[in-house]
Amino acid sequence: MLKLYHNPLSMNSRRVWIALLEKQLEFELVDIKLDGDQLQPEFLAMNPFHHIPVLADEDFSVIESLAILDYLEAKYPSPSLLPNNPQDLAIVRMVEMVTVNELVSAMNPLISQMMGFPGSEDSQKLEQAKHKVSTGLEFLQKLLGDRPYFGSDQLTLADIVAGCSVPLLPMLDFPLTEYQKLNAWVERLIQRFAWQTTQPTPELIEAFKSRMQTLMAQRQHNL
Ligand SMILES: N[C@@H](CCC(=O)N[C@@H](CS)C(=O)NCC(=O)O)C(=O)O
Repeated sequence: MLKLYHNPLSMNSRRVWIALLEKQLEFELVDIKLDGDQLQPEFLAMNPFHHIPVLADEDFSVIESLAILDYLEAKYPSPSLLPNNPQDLAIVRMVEMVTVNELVSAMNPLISQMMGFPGSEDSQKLEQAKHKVSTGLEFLQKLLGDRPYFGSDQLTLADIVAGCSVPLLPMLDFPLTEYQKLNAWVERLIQRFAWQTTQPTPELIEAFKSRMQTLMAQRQHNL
C-alpha cells in the first residue's frame, strides 16, 4: 500500500494528502514529528534532505511534493488532475510554480508574524511581503479567469498546490475580499471532502505556535 510520510501542519505534505484523497486511493499516513523524526536514519535513507513529504510505493520512494503529484497522476490517471490542452497544461504548471516559488516565499514573513516570532514585526518587511503576495494573487486570478478551477472545469493539480496556500491568507491578516474570483474559488475548494479532511485543527495550530515560540526564545537566549 502507498505510504505518505507527512505532518498535518505541513502545506507541502497536504498537497499530496489531498491528491491521494481526490484520487480515492488507499494509503497509510505516517506522522513525522519535525523535532527529530526526520533525522532518523530510516527516514534519511528515503530523503537525505530530511524533508516531508515522502511517498513510499513499496520499495520506491518519491520526494518533493510536485514530483509526487506527477507520480500519482501518471500511475493513477483517473480521475485526471491534469488537462491535455497545451495552454491549460501551461496554466496548471504556471500556477504550481508561481505558488511554490513566489507566493509561498512572500507569505513566509506573514506566517512568522502570525506565529509571533521575534523580529517578525518589521513593518517595512511586512509591507514588502504583502505587496509580493498581491502581485502573486493578481497573476493567479488572471489565470483562473471565469473557470471554476485552474485550466479546467474539473479540479487540477494547480488547485491542489495553490489551494494549500491561498486559503491561509485571511488567517495571516491578508483578506481576499479584493480578489472576488479567487475568493469564490477558495470557497469552492474548502467545501470539498479532501480539504475538510486535511484541514489542521485550531488546537494543532496553537500547540505548534507555542512550541515554536519556546524554541525561538531558547535560541535567542543561547545566542
Ligand atoms: N520542496 C519540498 C519542500 C519540503 C519541506 O520544506 N518540508 C518541510 C516541512 S513543510 C520539512 O520537512 N522540514 C523539516 C526539515 O527540513 O528538517 C517539497 O515540496 O516537498
